[in-house]
Amino acid sequence: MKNICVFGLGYIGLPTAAMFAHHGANVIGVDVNQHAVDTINQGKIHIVEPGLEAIVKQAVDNGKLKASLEPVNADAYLIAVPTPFKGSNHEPDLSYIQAVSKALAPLLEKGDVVILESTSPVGATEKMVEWLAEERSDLSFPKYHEPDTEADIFVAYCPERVLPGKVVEELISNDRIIGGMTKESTAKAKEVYRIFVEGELLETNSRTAEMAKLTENASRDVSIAFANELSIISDKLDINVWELIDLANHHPRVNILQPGAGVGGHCIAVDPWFIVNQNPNEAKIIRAAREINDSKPSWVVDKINAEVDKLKDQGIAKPMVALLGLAFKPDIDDLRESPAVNIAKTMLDADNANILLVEPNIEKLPEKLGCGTLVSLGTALEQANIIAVLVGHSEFKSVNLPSNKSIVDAVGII
Ligand code: SAJ
Repeated sequence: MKNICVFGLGYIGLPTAAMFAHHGANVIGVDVNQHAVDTINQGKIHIVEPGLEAIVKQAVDNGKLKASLEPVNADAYLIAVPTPFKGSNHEPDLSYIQAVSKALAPLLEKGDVVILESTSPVGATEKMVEWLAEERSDLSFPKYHEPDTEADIFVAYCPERVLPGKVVEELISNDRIIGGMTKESTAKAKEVYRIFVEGELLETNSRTAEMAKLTENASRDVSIAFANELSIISDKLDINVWELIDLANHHPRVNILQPGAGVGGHCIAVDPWFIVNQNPNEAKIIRAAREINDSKPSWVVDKINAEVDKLKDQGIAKPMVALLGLAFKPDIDDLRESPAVNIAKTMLDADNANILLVEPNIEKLPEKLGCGTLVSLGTALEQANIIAVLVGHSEFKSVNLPSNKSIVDAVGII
């Protein structure tokens, strides 16, 4: 397994490609984004992930990692392209996987391994095999219902479970699920990951592996929804939810997560919908959790507006509100699917108050918040009448918030 071709050079594909290259494989990373390809070939990265740039630079300098718009022949092909959802039923969009299947099919040779890493609905690996087989009737492919059939190509689903911000460390140390469509496919895929994974390689079939990935993120979503529901109930009962959860968590078998401004990111806020979309009548808790977490930002907006109205009643015509944090979670710069961005957008559009935005991890506001004003934490604390903490960034935890101002603390930093 010396030659590896990785499709998709984003938050998962790039670190994975770099890790293979760092451990001696010859890696071609393929992406449709010319800017990403050019940046990587200069030994730089187009995303933010601690420790990653040094590994990419070394691998590029050693000639082990190269980015390209076009795939090349390899022994193993890894697919780490996005699988967003579309429409109001949250139907998974597999068009990126389909496009990769078309691009890689002509390169396949007997004995090659194809591994899907993209988070996918159950059955996506089998769908990918259908697309590959359509292009290559000269090759035989494995079949899910016939796990012991011999085939020319080995196919597996191997989800990643790394935490953004800790990707470099977790790629190596996390246990990894290896879901082959046949036992031989599992064995071949294990050989690929053995190159750098020090965690356990857990064997299963492709469908179970697909469902395991969705289950992990749905489980976290349900736990956070429980915390968010508690925060709404506690607010009504005038109870401090963080104290409540801390107390309950002293029970030896209780471990409640933390409430926040909502659940963001491109994984936990997305993946559970794949289960709901496929099992609309059965996935009741999973759907409810998604709905609770998705509705939390509007609850936070209502809390901020209640403070705005109080100050208006006291004679301040248009109060100044500082929104602290825009990222989808603490100490990162990633604003994708961020509840804080949605809160900021709603507040700006309503124009009920003057808004100051604070996000220490970015230099420029995203287009969506183009009409907003990005200021430093110091300026915001000085000028605002109301301070709403939307993300628990370290910078916010280390300052004393002014006690003479109205505060809405959505993440419990006080
Ligand atoms: N959040 C809370 N309360 C908590 C924990 C998180 O409100 O107690 C919020 C965060 O603020 C954020 C969202 O949940 O908005 C998601 O953040 P996260 O840190 O829970 O997870 P992600 O999306 O960064 O990464 C998850 C991880 N999955 C699990 O922990 C089960 C990671 O291991 C996966 O690899 C990643 O999804 C993925 O790629 O699927």
